[in-house]
Amino acid sequence: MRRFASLFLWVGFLVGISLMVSCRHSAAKDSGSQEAVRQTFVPTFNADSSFAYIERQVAFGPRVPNTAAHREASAFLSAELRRHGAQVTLQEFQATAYDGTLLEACNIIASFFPEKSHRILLFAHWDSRPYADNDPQPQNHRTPIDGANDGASGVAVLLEIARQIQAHAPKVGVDIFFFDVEDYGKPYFSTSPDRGDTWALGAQYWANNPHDLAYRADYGILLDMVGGKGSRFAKEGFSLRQAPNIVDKVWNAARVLGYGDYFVDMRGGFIDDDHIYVGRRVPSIDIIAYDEENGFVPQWHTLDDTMEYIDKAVLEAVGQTLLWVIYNE
Ligand code: AHN
Ligand code: ZN
Repeated sequence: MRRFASLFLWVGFLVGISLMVSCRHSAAKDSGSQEAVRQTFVPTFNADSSFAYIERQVAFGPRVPNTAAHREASAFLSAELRRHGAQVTLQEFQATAYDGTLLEACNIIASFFPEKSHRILLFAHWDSRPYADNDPQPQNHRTPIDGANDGASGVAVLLEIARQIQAHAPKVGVDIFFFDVEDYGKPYFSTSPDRGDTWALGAQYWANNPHDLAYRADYGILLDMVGGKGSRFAKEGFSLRQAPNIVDKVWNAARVLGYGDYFVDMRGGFIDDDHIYVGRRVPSIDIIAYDEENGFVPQWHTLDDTMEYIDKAVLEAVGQTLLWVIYNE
């Protein structure tokens, strides 16, 4: 018996060693789902690193088009992506805002392993809103916001993922797009005549003028407001229409990894966001903190969308789930 016991220990030890090559996150915490248990290496998402990437962006000031902060931030973001080994294309264009203002805009397009034909597109908006028009204080409604959550959080999670991709190549190709002028939509106080959809102007521009006419990806995932305290991600309406299998893939991965309290099994609302326009070329979903019960987080489009309301546990839930999905393709 003793000999058997020690043999067992040895076998267990060897299996343990071989599993150490794979990440702790590939193990299912939830025994209810077998599907997600695969023996593949998944890097560990570093929430501190993504948090610091939010701080770096916020430190420029509000990234509102036609400002120095906006120009400086775009230089930083493209340099950071290049530093992590991506091929970066800057798509510069002029956008016309809801009130006719011409905005100097730039979509930042990064490609990892451009030779690979199976690809995942990850995207976020990098601009921040010029108006805190949901602030409890009406005198703040024309003041630009930090956008720590609304804008910077999605970019920060993707920069950390870029860093991980450089350290360990996944099997699939990955593209990271940072869209500009998502958040210059018509404020409630404007009396300008309607111009169609005044949100997501960068994604609209790209959908009409792709940087590469032959560009293909298997599917796309948008991250929008993925770092706010108290965030819950319901399954957004257009995402369920455009790519229900990708919604399932992501929400199942989150549940198996133990993040089911963030990625809730609920239908969300229909959100006008970048994924609608990207979806004309690549079937895409939106991971966005919104549910029918509470709406957006209370700091949304207020002067409180600051570092103070960023929660590393939320960044980790989203970042680790995405890494799991990427490295299991
Ligand atoms: C509207 O409120 C129309 N769309 C939400 C998209 C958005 C704004 N995402 C971030 N800020
Ligand atoms: Zn916004």
